[in-house]
Amino acid sequence: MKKFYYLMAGIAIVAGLILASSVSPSVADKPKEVKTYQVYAENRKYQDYEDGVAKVRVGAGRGMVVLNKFFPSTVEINAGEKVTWYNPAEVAEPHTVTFMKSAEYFAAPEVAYAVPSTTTFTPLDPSANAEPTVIPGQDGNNIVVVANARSYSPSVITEDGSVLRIGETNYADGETTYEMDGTENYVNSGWLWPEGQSPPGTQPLDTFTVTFKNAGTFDYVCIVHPWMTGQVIVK
Ligand SMILES: [Cu+2]
Repeated sequence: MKKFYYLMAGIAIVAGLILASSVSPSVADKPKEVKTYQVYAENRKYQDYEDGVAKVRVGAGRGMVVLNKFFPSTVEINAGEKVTWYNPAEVAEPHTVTFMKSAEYFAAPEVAYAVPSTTTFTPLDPSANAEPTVIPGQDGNNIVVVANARSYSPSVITEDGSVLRIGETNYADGETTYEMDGTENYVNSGWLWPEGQSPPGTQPLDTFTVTFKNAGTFDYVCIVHPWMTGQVIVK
């Protein structure tokens, strides 16, 4: 007899679940939750704005979990408007915002240079647990591996191949600004760290603001995590 009650109770629960699922609207029918800081304009994605500037988060994460994505990955703006990228992660994971005309402009973080084998290297901080990577080379040279400024530092390569360091006057406050006309071969934010979390010896960069002067579709990538991609559509 007990078994019968359990069976009936089971049937009642299943029937209840079926009824509940049939009367509640599907997830797709529910109105999307819109936070007050998001605006929705015709032909635009959900975007965060602050003082009229579209805001894009580069990565996210707390504790040991890091999310390597741009949020939102596509923004739409009008010509003359700005986008600010910032790193909101709670862990010191760096990202870049890098526009490249072609893959040949990808800037690796470390690059090999030939130097005379008589060259000696003395660390500025003698107590640092560090030594340069030096590999025996040829013709009286050694090969040293050094940090690539075009990867770490805010950099532009113009249409005619000139290399510019950008934003240097603002390094102290972590902000880099740039006006992009779209002819550039390469525009790189440099490594963006969560505010106050840049490691000693690195530039304390945490935001990158670009004014897009002309219409177009501008794809970008994080050169630390090349699977992180984003897009700015300028109308
Ligand atoms: Cu990244």
